[in-house]
Amino acid sequence: MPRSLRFLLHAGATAVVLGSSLLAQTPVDLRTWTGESYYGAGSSNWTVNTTGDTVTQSTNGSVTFFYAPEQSSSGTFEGELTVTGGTDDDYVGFVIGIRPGATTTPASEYLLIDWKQITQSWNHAGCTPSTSARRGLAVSRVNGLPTDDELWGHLNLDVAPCSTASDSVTELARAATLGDTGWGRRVPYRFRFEFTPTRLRVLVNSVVEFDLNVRVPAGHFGFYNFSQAGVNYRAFTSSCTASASSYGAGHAGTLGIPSLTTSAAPLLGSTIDLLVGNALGSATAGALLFGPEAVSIPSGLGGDLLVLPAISISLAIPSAGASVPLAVPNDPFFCGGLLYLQAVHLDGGASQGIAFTPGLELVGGI
Ligand SMILES: [Ca+2]
Ligand SMILES: [Ca+2]
Repeated sequence: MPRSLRFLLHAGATAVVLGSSLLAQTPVDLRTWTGESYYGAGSSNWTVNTTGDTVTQSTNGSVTFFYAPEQSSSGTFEGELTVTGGTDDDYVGFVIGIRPGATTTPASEYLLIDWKQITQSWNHAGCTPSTSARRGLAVSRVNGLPTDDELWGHLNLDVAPCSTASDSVTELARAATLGDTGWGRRVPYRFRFEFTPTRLRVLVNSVVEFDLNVRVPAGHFGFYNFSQAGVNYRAFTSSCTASASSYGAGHAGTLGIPSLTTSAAPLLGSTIDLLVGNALGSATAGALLFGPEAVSIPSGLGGDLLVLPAISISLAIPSAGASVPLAVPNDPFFCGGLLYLQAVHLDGGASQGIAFTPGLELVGGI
């Protein structure tokens, strides 16, 4: 059963599930990870050692990923990256928020943290022209199915038939100290990634290289190589961080847009209160919607439906707002588990008689 759905089924429950004790920083078993490449298996060779703590990518090929089996919307990953040999000077790095099938899915989106050893212009296969890859470490947002030239140059080229405006790479930031510095051969670098749905911090050898307020797509953490062989990743660990964040716009009632917040972040093993605001100014009736997925669908009632609802509960909302307890299971399985919520209530001051809160994304964590 998907983790989000199991989280969801606990949403209405009163009992807290007493699970196993929590682990802070858990070793990653790379034997459970998956390789994926834009141009098929021949463009990469990810080899995991027998104990699952080291993977080496040995092909000087096209863009390739190696990602975790679980979705991580919030948390940390930490471990060591070393380019072990050869004379090549191309891209190594990481991805956050990638989803399986990203190399064939037109609507895909992920963050790319890539590091080039030297600045170099090149024209890769495909219909887009030559671009220049800049030396240094950067964070970019990747949308759609960009060409190698777009990934190489961190830009958007619109050349039919191989790339449209929605197939693009947008560089968001360059690293604080390594933004114009290439990686060194046979030098181990300790990377640490800390992220929530709205923030990304990246440390290299304990130096903060990025601290960005950016939207981090819900997806998987992974490794990235582009035209670089002999890349070694070892001793990675991970943990999850609880977070609660709003998304979407809501729809105003008499006193404005009603709020939907929590008393605290959804820590595993805790009970938090879901706090439903009242935009009417006097007692009214409403509903709280729970679902495993965020959406944005016009409801025909003024506001957008921001949750694909799997469960809804009806709610009396006093003028000061309602408080609904939510027991978060004390189970590491829910590390990174997602739950989406939205509330609506009757309000004669709303354009169609119903006020909508913004959406609320909960990520279970520690
Ligand atoms: Ca494009
Ligand atoms: Ca190369």
